[in-house]
Amino acid sequence: MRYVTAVVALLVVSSLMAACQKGPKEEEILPPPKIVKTIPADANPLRKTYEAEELGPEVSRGEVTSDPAASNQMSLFVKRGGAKLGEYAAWGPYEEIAPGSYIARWRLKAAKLPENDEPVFWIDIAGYPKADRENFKMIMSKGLYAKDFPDPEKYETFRITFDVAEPFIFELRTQYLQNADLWVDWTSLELAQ
Ligand SMILES: [Ca+2]
Repeated sequence: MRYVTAVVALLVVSSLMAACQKGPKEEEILPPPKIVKTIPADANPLRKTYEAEELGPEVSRGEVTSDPAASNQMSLFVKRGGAKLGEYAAWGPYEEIAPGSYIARWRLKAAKLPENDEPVFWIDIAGYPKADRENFKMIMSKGLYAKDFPDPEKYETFRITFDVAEPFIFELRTQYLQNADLWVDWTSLELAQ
């Protein structure tokens, strides 16, 4: 009898506890996800970052797309065949820099491509001296290959160090050379320390 009483008491306690543990209503409406602007970890006050998704159609191809792995959770997406071969996916900003040594960086992601000796993209620094606008030139460039993008899910950062000897209007360009999905997260420029 004592055993039965104990079991009944246990059942009563259990049902009481279950009644108290009301979970959230399933139909509860959740707020939309918050977009948090993340600053690249290696940012410094002398560094300027150009988010590709903010460049605008005058200086870019492709479409702005959301991407949790990207800074600002957004990037510029150039779909396979979305630009002609040899066209630039992103360029600009045509800003002035003083004479000095600089580091330019690109954060890019690409779909998996068969490895070969042909560059997939070409990145470069170009522009013209402020005092000689007709003298457009490419200062430094680098070819990027399929092996530079070993993981199609991962962004890779590339850098080019360069010098200018006079006030210079610069741009950072990403040239599209093979039919490949390309995501441009950002480019940046900073003084070399
Ligand atoms: Ca971005």
